[in-house]
Amino acid sequence: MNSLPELMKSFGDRFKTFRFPESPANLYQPNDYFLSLGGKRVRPVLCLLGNQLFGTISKDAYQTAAAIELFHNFSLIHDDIMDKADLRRGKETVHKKFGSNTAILSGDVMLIRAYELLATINPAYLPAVLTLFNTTAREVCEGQQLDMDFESRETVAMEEYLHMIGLKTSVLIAASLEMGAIINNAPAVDRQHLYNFGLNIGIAFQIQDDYLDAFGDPVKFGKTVGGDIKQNKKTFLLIYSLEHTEGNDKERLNKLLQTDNDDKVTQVLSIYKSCKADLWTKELIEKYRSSALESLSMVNVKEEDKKPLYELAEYLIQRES
Ligand code: GRG
Repeated sequence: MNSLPELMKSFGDRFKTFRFPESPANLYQPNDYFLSLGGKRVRPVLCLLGNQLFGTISKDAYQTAAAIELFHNFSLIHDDIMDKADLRRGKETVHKKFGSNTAILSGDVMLIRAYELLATINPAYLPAVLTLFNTTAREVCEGQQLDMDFESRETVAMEEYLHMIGLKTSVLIAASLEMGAIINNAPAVDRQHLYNFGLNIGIAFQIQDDYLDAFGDPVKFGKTVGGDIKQNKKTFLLIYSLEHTEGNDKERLNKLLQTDNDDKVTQVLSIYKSCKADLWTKELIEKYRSSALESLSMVNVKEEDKKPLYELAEYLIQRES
């Protein structure tokens, strides 16, 4: 059984050697650039972890893990175009550095490379892996569209937001684990428990991201605090606060949403605190984290073999912020 750091290193070392063709340079260099920026490589490692729960890690598991990471990176390149984001992983985004048309096409070819890698795996389980990969890709598109729809909506219900992040963020985390399990012929029931573990960890991860954007330590988390507040992003904190404030605070919050004042972040944060949105968000993270762990406990393999997965959950969802 490989430890979590061993798997992270082993995937990282192999993936570092992955190169796009040299020509046309204007198509492929932006992809080499983007992959060189790193990232946590969580999804491919999840695929390897799901794989090793049911046997030895195979070459096909590495191949699928690489396809998943390429798919994830492709979606980030396109997401940054849609969001007009300047920075990703602390560096210039592909569209900012190379132009939007290049970013669209380089992203497209990255997605195609992902499918080329997948196409090489054993035909015994290729259909099951491909079906899950395709369902997941479609769901990610659906999540992305819902997210865009929410931007122009006045109100978004908590259930709708949960549904959106489930699609946009969690299904790929869940499917990465399940694809690894499929490749070692895991029983269907265990595949489902692993998938549910990933789904709940993914939701907890996204809620934590919303929380840290408002309350995190900017140095520790490498982000400017209040980015979501400045953009009126409908995060859990804002949705909860709109639903749970009354009178003066409600009026203040609605007014703040229409302004761009220097003290907007401080004022909104004080409303979040006074209606206890911060405490509620932490409870919600804990709820999804513990549901995830419950699903993992139901996977029918030795508890000690699950240790790296518990460690990964711990790494993704930090209890102290
Ligand atoms: C699927 C055909 C197809 C199109 C994609 C653009 C798009 C449609 C979807 C966007 C999906 C997206 C960007 C979701 C956000 C997921 C997320 C939480 C990203 C950050 O993940 P980390 O923290 O990033 O793992 P690193 O940098 O570590 O890889």
